[in-house]
Amino acid sequence: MSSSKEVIYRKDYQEPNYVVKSVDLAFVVEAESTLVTARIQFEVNPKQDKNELFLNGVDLELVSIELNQQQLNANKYDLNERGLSLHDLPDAFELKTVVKIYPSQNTALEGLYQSGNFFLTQCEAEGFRKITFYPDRPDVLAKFTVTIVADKEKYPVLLSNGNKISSGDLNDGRHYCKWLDPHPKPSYLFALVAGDLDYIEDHFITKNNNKVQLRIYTESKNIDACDFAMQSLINSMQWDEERFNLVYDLDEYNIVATDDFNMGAMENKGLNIFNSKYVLAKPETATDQDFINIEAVIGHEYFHNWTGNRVTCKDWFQLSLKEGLTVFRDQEFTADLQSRSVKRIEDVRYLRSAQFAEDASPMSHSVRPDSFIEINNFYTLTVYEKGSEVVRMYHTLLGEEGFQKGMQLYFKRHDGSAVSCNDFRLAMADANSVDLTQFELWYSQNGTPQVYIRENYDAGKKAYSIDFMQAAPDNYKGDVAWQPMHVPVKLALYDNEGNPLPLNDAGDLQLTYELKEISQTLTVNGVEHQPIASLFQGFSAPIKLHRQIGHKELAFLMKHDTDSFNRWDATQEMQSQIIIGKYQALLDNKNYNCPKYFIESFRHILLDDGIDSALIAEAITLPSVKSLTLKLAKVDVLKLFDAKEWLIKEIAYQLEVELLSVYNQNYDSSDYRVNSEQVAKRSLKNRCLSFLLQSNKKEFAGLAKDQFIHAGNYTDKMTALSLLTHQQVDGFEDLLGAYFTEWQDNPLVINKWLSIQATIPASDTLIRVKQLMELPVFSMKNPNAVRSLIGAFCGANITQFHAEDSSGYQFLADQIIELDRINPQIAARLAGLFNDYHQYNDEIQHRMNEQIKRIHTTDGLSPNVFEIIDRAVGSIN
Ligand code: B3K
Ligand code: ZN
Repeated sequence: MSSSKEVIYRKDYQEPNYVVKSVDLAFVVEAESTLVTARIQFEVNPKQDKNELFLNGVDLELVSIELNQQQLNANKYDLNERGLSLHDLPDAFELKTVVKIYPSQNTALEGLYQSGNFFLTQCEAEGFRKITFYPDRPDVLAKFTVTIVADKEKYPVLLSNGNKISSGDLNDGRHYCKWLDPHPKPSYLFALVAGDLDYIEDHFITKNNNKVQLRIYTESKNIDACDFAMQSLINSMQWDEERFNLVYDLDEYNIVATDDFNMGAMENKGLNIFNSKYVLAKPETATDQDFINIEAVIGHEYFHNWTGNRVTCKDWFQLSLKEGLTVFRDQEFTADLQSRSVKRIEDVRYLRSAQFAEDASPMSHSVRPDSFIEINNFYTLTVYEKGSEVVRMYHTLLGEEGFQKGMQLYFKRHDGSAVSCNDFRLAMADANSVDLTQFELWYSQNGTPQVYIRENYDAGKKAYSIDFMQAAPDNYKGDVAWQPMHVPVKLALYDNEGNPLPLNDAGDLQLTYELKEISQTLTVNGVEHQPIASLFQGFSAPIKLHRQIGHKELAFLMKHDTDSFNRWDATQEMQSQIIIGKYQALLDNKNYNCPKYFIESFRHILLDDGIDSALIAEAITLPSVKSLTLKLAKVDVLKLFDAKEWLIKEIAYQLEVELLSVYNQNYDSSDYRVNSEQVAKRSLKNRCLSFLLQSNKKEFAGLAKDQFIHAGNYTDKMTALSLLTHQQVDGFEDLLGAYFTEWQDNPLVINKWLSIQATIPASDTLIRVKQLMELPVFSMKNPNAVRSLIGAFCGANITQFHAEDSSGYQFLADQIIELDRINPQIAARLAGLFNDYHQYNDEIQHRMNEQIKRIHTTDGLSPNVFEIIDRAVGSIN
């Protein structure tokens, strides 16, 4: 096994020995097996000038191999479990291989596999090698022609990338389809689908006047749930033309939805494959969040057509080149179509709780990692979300116009090629004639940078100054000493009435100050009185800010800051201070009363007519236990959970009247629409309901039951069901039972039912989870079901996952070991749930480590799980 756990290093990159001029693939799809014939035209790469070639190939049964139409003797190639080595090759040649593969036995869902009554592929990152022998690396780009042959009745739909060029019947009940993708692409963007699927169709006319046929394919039972996804696709195409001037480049765009998928979706050229969770939605079965996620993911995959497909990555270390940039683009899409402020708040909330945790964990890595064992483990929050923050910083530094100039130069230089994060940075720098050399550190240094500030007001000189100090993250692990970063600090100053003050001679009221040194001072002159600063507005850099700030200043910023993100952030900081105060008191067995000013400011926000409901909803959502944990050390997580619960109850008791009145005011019985106004009202109303239920009063349980019964939309229904279940209100089991009876044939709806139960904060929940695993609606082979039940229990049920008898930890370890034999990618994701062990106190760490070590010593671990667990073990003290 050791050879497959080999570490791959970025510094070892070498250009390919041969380039591929074209590929012709023929698939004969049958129920038991599929025959794949590949004809590949190779040409030597003059830069390498080597006459040997390695073709990746895994789990392939070689039937025949020919070189320039001649059968190849066994002494001309070496075959092992990783692939095929060819030597003494001419400078140009055609290789023809025929291999047999067994898609219906493929439970790893990588390569060609079966889902229900159809076959489909997933190739990124390295799945194409499970389909045929090929240089399966992102820097080998080629034109693909694909012919698919299959039984016409069983597999009426035959799809691949590009445009369909011919199709027809064969005389034995079979038929064929031939596809040509005119755009050279790497193998990871290859896709094929064969099966019995239905579709909806629409079209989009590009600004070049090309009519693009748009289709969404799904199993026929779901065909009535695709309309929203289609509209999202049209919106994405329109938006990319308007905001980025990027136009679609094929005559067809096909999307296929499957219930069996390892991740969210995949941007294969012209043939996106989607987890059905991000396609299917009807008002009676999808929440507001589901609709918003669908629009975002459809957008994300569509935007990859330029940022990922037309310009791709030179090697997998550059993954953030396409992912960070495309996340930035999808975030901007949602911000432009929905609420910009809410989108920013939600993205930063996620970054701070989940990506900051990853940055602090044994899996900490830079946005452009230097090594990996299994690339699939590096589709991380750091590569995606922090990568997007890095792209956003260019935008902050250069402005929209400068950023778009950089994008244009990037496409001008690199369209049709495979490049690196450095190429992107240079395009941004050159297009704007600025020096972004230091900015490279955002790609190379791991961890969350720390910024400390000290403020000083000199009344005599009427000068206000801020000393900024940068410091390395605790777990920085680069080979060279940590260096200060190029950090954009968006800021404003306010006088004590909340008026913004000029920051310089030009009279600017807002500045992007560029912090580049270890320590640097910003001075503003002509300031009459002690001002209040709003720093890192809009979260202008993904850093951890250390600032001593009291509740008065926070309350001031909540009221006066013109930056909605920082207004929200002030609410979160105040809430964190209170919860942490209570937590310390619980640890020290002391009393702690909720300060009056806190309740007052909470009331003020809750009732503020001047703020949009969506922002009120965000402001009254307390920080997650995960993000609070990151502010502390050696955490007793159950006590921290109790401290947060205490604050929820305090709010519920002290502001019961206000919460109820806001609930009633936002009850909307008009026809269901997913627009920002309605979404905002529902979210505020439902957050009020969740506080009210915490007071354990019968009348509020009644309110939730009424909402469950009368709700005209799924968001309200699910919120009520989830609150009633989590509070274990009388009769909740009956509601769950009725829900199951109604929806047992709809996996997406049933997965929500599984998650609600997995997150009940009660001591019998693990037993319940184990019982649910026995139901036919659950299968270890289905990633969505695993995430909804096991993932939800271990990742979101704090009290039960961290139960003192270690049953939660044992359960997770057992599931990882079992799942690793079925689907290593999903098993490795679950293994990541152990990664935060080091944040807890010694006793918890010890119990978690026992299970981590147990997994580590299990025979036959996949490279995926091995890499995650080995890193965890490596950092146990
Ligand atoms: N590029 C794919 C992710 C592939 C994950 C491979 N383990 C989806 C996306 O980011 O758009
Ligand atoms: Zn992506």
